[in-house]
Amino acid sequence: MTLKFADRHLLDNLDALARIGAIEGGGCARLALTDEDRLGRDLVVGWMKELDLDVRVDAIGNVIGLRAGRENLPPIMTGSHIDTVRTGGRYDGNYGVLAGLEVVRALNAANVVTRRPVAVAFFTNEEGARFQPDMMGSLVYAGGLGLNEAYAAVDQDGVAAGDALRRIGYLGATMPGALKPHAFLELHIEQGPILDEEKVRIGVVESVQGISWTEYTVTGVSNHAGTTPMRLRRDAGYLAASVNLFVRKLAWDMGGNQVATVGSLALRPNLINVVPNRAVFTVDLRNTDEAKLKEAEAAVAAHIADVAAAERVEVKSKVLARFEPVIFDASLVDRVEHHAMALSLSTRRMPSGAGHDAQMMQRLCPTAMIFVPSVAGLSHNVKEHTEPADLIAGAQVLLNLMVELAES
Ligand code: HGY
Ligand code: MN
Ligand code: MN
Repeated sequence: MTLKFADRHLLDNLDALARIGAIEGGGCARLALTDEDRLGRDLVVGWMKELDLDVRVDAIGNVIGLRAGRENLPPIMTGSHIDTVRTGGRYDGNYGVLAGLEVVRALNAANVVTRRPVAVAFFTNEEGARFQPDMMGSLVYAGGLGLNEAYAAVDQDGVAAGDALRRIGYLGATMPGALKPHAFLELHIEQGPILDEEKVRIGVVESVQGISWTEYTVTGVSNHAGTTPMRLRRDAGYLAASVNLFVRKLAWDMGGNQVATVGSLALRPNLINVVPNRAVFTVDLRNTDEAKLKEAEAAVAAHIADVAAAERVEVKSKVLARFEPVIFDASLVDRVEHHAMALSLSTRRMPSGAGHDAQMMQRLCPTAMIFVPSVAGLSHNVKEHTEPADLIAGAQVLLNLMVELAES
């Protein structure tokens, strides 16, 4: 049963959602649990209700729209996230959620009631840009993080996630994870350059690489930039800069899938003529190989210890997120490949460089992901773009696989 899409809905809804938190250059800024996130949530919940979905909000703010099946069985669930980073594009996360709604629209239009219920979800704070860890809502859903621990996460202004969730009116009643899916699928843009460079239409995602996020707080001594000889300096900013150079060289030297990023850095007092006495920065390390990721973490820790001793500064570290690589269910991955090929779409198997809610759902049920190309591999950038034909193709693969699973 191949249900065709009314193409415009998906593209129009992506545009409509992108207008919420719209920023210069065509992107979106809807950081988790902000008013923009609330407005985005309200819009998508409205669309879920228009599609006659039974909408539930759980205690960490995950939203699930449920479509009844002929039998009251564990549902086939699809979904992603609608929160964005501060310089986000319009497809990261949003695409998977809105394509899930198109699956429901196609079933409604064909008056099909599948054997199993079908569910479309968006999870809270996938990005982890404001509150860490990332994939927070799906991690709580999968039982990997307690509610109170999640509520206690604070942003840079000291606002707690639980308070922010309550403030936007999405601290729901249902227990996260109460609805255990039979299978979970996430359709997502690749966010990297591989499919676009190789001109392949569908990425058959076999795994998600390991993620290591650490925040370092360095304390030195502020001093006069002109009068303080180099031998007397205890420069917190120097250590931060040294780590940035170190992790970049480390990733190049390790090669393979190793990547490393110092994405955020704040110096105090941050003045041209004062040696910084405080630096707070983050290191994001990733690798598909857990042993290599551990090796990279150990090398960074050793480097920081050496420089801290030489510069006589104190360093405190805090793990913000740490997830081992996740392998998706092999037979479900095969079905993604089958349905893409059945639509004569070129495919290639690959790992995911980015973290996704699917990596948490794999803890609960067989899970797989479908990628579509990102033009020039750009993402977490307002210029993020995927061609409409690719958006529709990916959604069609999702629909055909969902229908197959929902009849299983
Ligand atoms: O960082 C990530 O991989 C995801 O965008 N949260
Ligand atoms: Mn995403
Ligand atoms: Mn993202």
